[in-house]
Amino acid sequence: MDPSFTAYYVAELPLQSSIRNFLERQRRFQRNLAVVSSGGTTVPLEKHTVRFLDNFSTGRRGAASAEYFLESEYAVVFLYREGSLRPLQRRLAKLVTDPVTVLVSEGHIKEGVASFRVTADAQAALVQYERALKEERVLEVPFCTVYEYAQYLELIASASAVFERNAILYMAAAVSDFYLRFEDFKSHKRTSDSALVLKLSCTPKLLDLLRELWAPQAFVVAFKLETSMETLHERAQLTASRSGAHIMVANLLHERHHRVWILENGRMEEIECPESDTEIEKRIVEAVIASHRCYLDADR
Ligand code: 9Z3
Repeated sequence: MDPSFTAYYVAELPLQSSIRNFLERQRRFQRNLAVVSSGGTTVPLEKHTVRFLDNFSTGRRGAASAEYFLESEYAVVFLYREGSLRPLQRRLAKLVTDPVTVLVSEGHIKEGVASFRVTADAQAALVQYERALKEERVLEVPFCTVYEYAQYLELIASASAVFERNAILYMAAAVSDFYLRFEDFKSHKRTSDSALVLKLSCTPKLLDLLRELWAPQAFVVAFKLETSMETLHERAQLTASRSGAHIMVANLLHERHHRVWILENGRMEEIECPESDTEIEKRIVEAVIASHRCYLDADR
């Protein structure tokens, strides 16, 4: 990997030993593993960061998918952007119907003032998630920058290589394609005395590293995002064959939460879920798990 990228790496990641302990525990219980990446990465422009580049990702795809993997008895490492949606939490946020009114009218939240509407679906998800927490089947790992993301991904993917074909790497995070070389990184806030011209370099292809080096036997699910239908399928196919991802999920920015295409073995299948219908992540995870089973059977 380019030393100008890894120059941002820290000597020791905060959750290093929790990750190793968690994975060892899941191995002892012979559980299948899903590593779900979620949310967007930042590219800071200064060490004492005032300004940074970011992207649109909300984390819904990753958070919802993690819930469905847990529902199917997988152990889950949820590698997510700090502040983006998280499993369970995203459902709790929907339950409080009008927290702002409560705060404004009362000055503080009194017990019994907030109103909740718990749908059967949300209730079931809460129960499922609580069970996964009790069974210690889920570990959440927050990141912020593209460098933290890459360093955690390398650590988690390499440590999960012992799961061999039993691990799914489900790469839903929207990872910055560009970064600022370490030599151009400023320690303190940039002045605004003159125009700022930034030259960004290409982020190392993490998908390729996953397949080639870090977890060569894992089942890899990658996501391709485009903003135009004209380029979507062709670019998804190109990235799938370059990286060797087993499944490529192609989506368009503005309809990503109700339509995707699943590309597998050269075949493209469309999945569409109207807003009010089943969450599209449920359908994606079902398709991924079915393919993962075939991948496991092929090895027996
Ligand atoms: C996706 O395409 C995800 O589906 C979204 C989900 C980020 C669009 P939200 O978080 O959105 O629910 O708001 N993720 C991967 C996008 C990506 O960066 N892919 C790379 C690329 O398109 C690698 S294949 O080049």
